[in-house]
Amino acid sequence: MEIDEAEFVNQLLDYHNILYLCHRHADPDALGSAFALKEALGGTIGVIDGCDRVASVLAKQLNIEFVMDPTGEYDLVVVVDTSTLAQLNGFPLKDYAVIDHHSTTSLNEKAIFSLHKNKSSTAEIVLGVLNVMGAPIMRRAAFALIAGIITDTGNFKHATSDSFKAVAELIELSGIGYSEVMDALSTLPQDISMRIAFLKAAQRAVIERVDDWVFVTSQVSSFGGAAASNLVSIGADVAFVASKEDDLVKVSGRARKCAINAGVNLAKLMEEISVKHNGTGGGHEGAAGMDVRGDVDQILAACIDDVKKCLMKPQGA
Ligand SMILES: [Mn+2]
Repeated sequence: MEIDEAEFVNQLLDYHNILYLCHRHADPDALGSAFALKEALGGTIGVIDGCDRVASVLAKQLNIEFVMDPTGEYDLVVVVDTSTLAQLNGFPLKDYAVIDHHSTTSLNEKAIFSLHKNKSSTAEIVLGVLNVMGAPIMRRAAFALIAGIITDTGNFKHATSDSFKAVAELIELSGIGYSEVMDALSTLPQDISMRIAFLKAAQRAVIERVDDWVFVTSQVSSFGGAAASNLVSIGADVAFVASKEDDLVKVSGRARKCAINAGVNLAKLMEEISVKHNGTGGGHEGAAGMDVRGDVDQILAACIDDVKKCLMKPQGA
């Protein structure tokens, strides 16, 4: 049964032990929406298979408590920001309601009631719910909803006038500074040693350009994988970052999609090079690692040589 915001509140008031269930790898829209509903109406937040990176930062910063892969007894499950059952990893849904903004609505059919709007985020729908309740918009809930709107609209790239209105209203009601939320959503890690590893990886970068390809190697003492990703995000097509641990050399490689499409397969590359250097390696096409033994510079040079061979192969060979 499709209902509106006022009826949604009415219905929820009949239940005393509600689980707000987010889709797997909950994003800020799911977690923020669940949190704002929980703050206003009571209940528990459930998350399937953890939160994504940004939602984890948000949960930590706002002290949002949630139950991982909930199994307890609840008299109603409100499925939040989720359009298909698959996103719940087989969670046994019995009596449930839905609040969601996705265009596919297969979960709605069997729901006791559902609140569905074509908005760019579930957070905007939740704001409507809080408004009909006349519930005060508390700082943490507003923060979480703004974060949900920003991330679900791709930093407002897909925003509608409603998304801007909702954020403006949330800022006005809560007194939150927009830049505070932006800081929390920054792709920069909060961990200072990780940020230093990024800076050192950039400082020590050895950059090689071949045609329009940019290859980068570097060395850090820890966070090699994240540092290699960061080198790709600031301009490398392929980056390898090595860390020495006693006599072991750990190498992390990352490649842009265009390099993968042009034939780079870091999993295969790491596997082959690791065999030659007394170690093991593997991973994915665009992100791989190996633990090997030998001279760091030679190993990094071997990685770059292999990438060149993949990219410089004559077409069709
Ligand atoms: Mn969403």
